[in-house]
Amino acid sequence: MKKILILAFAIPILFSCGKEEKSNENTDIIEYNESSPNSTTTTTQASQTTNHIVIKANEDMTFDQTKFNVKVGEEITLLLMNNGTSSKEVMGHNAVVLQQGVDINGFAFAASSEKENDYIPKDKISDIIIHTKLLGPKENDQVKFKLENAGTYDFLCTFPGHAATMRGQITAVN
Ligand SMILES: [Cu+2]
Repeated sequence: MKKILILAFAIPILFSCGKEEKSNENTDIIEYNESSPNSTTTTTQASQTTNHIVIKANEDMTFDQTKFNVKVGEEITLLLMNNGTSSKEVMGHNAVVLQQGVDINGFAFAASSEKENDYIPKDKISDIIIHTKLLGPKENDQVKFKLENAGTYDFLCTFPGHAATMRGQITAVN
């Protein structure tokens, strides 16, 4: 029994050694290595940008992804997918990207009373860079926008009560 256990541990170690030697040959390729969580890979990943943001809104009032990095001035596509099953009236979701410096909690509070506008506050339109439609179950919406200044932009779902858990940040870099 002991021998079998030792073997079982030895095999993955042998494999991972072989893998590391290989990846050293291709220094241009940044590989995500699950076997070394303490490596500096996270730093490298944080600086990677995307121009295609895909967010899934879930039944448990969460976004599946909450951190994105984009390039200043680049056209960004944001696709929101509502993965939930409850009706739009009970559990609608949207994604609203705010201008820098806007108080997200104050904005969410103002939005929560604007049911007739799908929770987009009319007197705070200037605080918004872009927003999706309010989505019912299995609905999607895609919007395009650009961020003109470097820095961090908050996004949230403005359906009443959702902003506490449905919020994230898009960081624009030069
Ligand atoms: Cu929501």
